[in-house]
Amino acid sequence: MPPAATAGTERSNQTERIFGMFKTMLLIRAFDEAAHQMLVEGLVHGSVHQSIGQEAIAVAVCGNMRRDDLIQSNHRGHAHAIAKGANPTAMMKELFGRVGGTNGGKGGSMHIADFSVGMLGANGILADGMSLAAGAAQAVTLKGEDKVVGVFVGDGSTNRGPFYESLNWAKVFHLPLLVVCEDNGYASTTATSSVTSGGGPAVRAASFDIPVVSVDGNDLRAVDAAAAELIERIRNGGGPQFLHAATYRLTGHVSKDQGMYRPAGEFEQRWDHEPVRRCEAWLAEQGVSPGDIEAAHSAAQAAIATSVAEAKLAPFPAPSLAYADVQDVGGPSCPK
Ligand SMILES: Cc1ncc(C[n+]2csc(CCOP(=O)(O)OP(=O)(O)O)c2C)c(N)n1
Ligand SMILES: [Mg+2]
Repeated sequence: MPPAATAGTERSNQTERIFGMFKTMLLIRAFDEAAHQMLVEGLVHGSVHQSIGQEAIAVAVCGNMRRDDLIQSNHRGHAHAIAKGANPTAMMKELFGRVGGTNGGKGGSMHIADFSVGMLGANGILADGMSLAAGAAQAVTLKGEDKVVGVFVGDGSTNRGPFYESLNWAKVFHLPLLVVCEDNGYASTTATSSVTSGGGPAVRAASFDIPVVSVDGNDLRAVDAAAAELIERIRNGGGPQFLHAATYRLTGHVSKDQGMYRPAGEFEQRWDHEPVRRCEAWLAEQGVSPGDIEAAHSAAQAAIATSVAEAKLAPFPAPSLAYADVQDVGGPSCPK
C-alpha cells in the first residue's frame, strides 16, 4: 500500500531519486517550450527540434552515467545536454547566438556541446553521431579509461549507413558504447515503418550480436532500470549494448511543424501516455504531495524564464571572433 501523501512523510531513496529525475524532465520541457516561443518571437533563428514527450529517455540514461562519462547527441539534442548536466542558461544563450553560449554563440541549437559535463555535441547529420561516439569509445579504450559512451539515435537514422558501420566497429573492438534508439515512429514527415524493412532497430542491432533491451521509453522508471543494467554491463567490460526505447514525440518534427501528416487524433491520444504525467501519478502514489509537485513545475518554469532573460541581455559575439575556434580556415576567403 502506498504511503499517505502527507507533508513531512519520509520518502524512500527511490522516490527521491525518481523525483529528482522528474524535475530534470520538467526543466527540459520548459526549455523546449521556451525555445519554440523565442523562435516565434524572432530571437532564435533556424529551427528548434523539441523532445516533448521523449524526456524520460535522456533523463534516465544520463541519470545513470557519471559526469565524466560521455554522450553524443543528434539534431534533437536539448534534452540530452540538459540531462547530462549542461547549463540551460548557457544553452539558451547558444540558441540566441550570444556571448556565454555553450559554443560562444556560434553553433546554435544543433551544435550544442559542453565537454565539461561530457556532452560531446549535437549533430545535424543523421547517424553521424554514431561514428563519433564509436570513435570516442575507442579513445576511451585506448587510454585505458573506465568511461562509458552513450549515443542517442532516432529510429529514422537507423536506415543510414553510419549506424551499421558503427555497430560493427563497436562490436569488433568490444567498445564501451551504449546505443540508445529513441524510437518515436517518425522521421520528419514519414512514418518510419513505411520505409523500414525487417524487424526494425532492435532486430538490426541484435544481428551484430549486440545485446538489446527494449523498453517503454515513456516510463521513466523502466528506462532507469534498463539503463542502469546496460551501463553496469558496459562498465564491467561487457562491450557495446543497445537500448531500444519506444516513445512518441508530441510535437511535429521541428517546433513550427503542426504534424498535419499524422493520423487524426493521434497527438491527443498520445498525451495520455506521456512521461511527465505518468511519473507524476507514480510520485503521488508514493506520497509526494501535490504541493511538492506543483513547486517542481514552478521551479522549472522560473529557472528557464531566468535563462531566457539572461540570454536576451547577453551581447552578440564580436565579428572579429568569427573564425576563432573554426578548424578549417584555409579557403581563399578565410583569413588565417
Ligand atoms: C544525412 C541526413 N539526411 C537527411 C537529413 C534531414 N533530416 C533531419 S531530421 C530527419 C529525420 C530524423 O528522424 P529520426 O532519426 O527518427 O529522429 P527524430 O527526428 O524522429 O528524433 C531528417 C530526414 C539530415 N539531417 N541528415
Ligand atoms: Mg524518429
